Amino acid sequence: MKTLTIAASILILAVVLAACSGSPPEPVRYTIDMTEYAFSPPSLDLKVGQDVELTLINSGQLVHEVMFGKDVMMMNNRPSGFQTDMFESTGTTPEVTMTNVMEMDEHGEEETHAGFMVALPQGEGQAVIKFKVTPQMAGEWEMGCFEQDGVHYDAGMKGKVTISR
Ligand SMILES: [Cu+2]
Repeated sequence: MKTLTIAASILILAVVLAACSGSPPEPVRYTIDMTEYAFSPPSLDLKVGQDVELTLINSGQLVHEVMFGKDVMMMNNRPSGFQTDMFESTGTTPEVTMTNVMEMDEHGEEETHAGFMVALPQGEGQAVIKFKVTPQMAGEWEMGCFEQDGVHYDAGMKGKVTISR
């Protein structure tokens, strides 16, 4: 009787695995901590078809931001964003929810940034970015913070985003 139960369990497992192989990948969640001057974790691995939830926190002392793209854009010899924005170039509009975030003062850098960007001041607040990975997004991308005229980016506030099929 016991052997039969185990055999039945294995059969059920095999059926479940077979059913899963053609279905979309499991959703993934990352919490990205921003400090001076790094993203932690420094790399994200995503899959086409995946529902992604990125929770941004800032445990540093300065305002930090995150942008996703490739090929750094230089403005007045300073890194100021990506030439190709990961979301804009693939027609993806992420949903962004900010919680417990104090109003930020204008710090006059916005105009130099093209593309999707979420900035977060230091403190208890967080921002949640949600999107579904589309086939157009497959490839290698970068995340970066270009605050303070690109000083953060130059200091190493960047990371890798790998999207596989
Ligand atoms: Cu930064």
